[in-house]
Amino acid sequence: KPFLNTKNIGKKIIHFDSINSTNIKGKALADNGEEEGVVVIAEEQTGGKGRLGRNWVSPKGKGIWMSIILRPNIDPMDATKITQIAAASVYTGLEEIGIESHIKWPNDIVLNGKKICGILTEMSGEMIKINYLVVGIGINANIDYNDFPKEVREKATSIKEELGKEVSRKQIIGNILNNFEKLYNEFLEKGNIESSIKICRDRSILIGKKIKIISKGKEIERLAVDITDTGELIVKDNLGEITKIISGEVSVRGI
Ligand code: BT5
Repeated sequence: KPFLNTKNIGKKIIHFDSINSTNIKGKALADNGEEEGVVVIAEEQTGGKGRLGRNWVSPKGKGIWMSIILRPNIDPMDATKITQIAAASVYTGLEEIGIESHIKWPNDIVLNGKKICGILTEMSGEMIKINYLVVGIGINANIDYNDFPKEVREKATSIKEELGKEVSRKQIIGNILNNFEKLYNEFLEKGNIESSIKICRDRSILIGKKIKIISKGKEIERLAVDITDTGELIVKDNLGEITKIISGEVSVRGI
């Protein structure tokens, strides 16, 4: 753990050679009582998960596939904020090694306009109380173009493909967890995610652009205007009417 200087997040890291999904594993471990801050990392995922039942391509030894177990005492409605915290942590963690990425609300990090990272936050609990959260972060660190299946190739890339050289997965993991702990603690202590949102806003690839919002099979076009302090996307229609979008079940495409 040479790059890690956290108190709690990543204090215990459980490493697997090959598992179906670090999120599934994280949830099973949390069900068995593993504490906040435990991180699950896998060299390969055979059933990596995206949102809404989608797949996450996770070839062996070349990516960062990890999940963090959290047990925050927050309103379940606030769970989506953890995704914004994670996105800001990934951006800053990469920036610290000289990689200037952008954040595509709500859960992607892009490099040169293509996806290098996706985040999947899952919750266990009821309407009033969170039992635990598992935040999954997938980063295409050293993946070769040829390792991506055809349907993913047009929209995905890796840090190695863009930089033309391999990066240290350990350093990136350390940087991300260091930043995550800072931003997460700020959220717990102050009850807001302002620092994370500032990063998501400043590095947003959507703000100022026409976007397509896809929700429950319906598609609408809007202008992305801003991100609120609580993490909603503010959009404007042709008539100038403003609405806020909650990250829940939407996909966003630049057009
Ligand atoms: C996501 O979903 O972007 C969330 C991905 C979370 C992955 C991490 S890895 C560690 C942890 N364990 C898991 O099992 N999951 C988490 P979504 O926004 O639904 O995007 C999924 C879509 O991205 C897919 O339908 C593909 O089109 C595309 N995709 C799949 N694999 C990709 C990859 N490696 N890189 C870029 N895009 C990919």
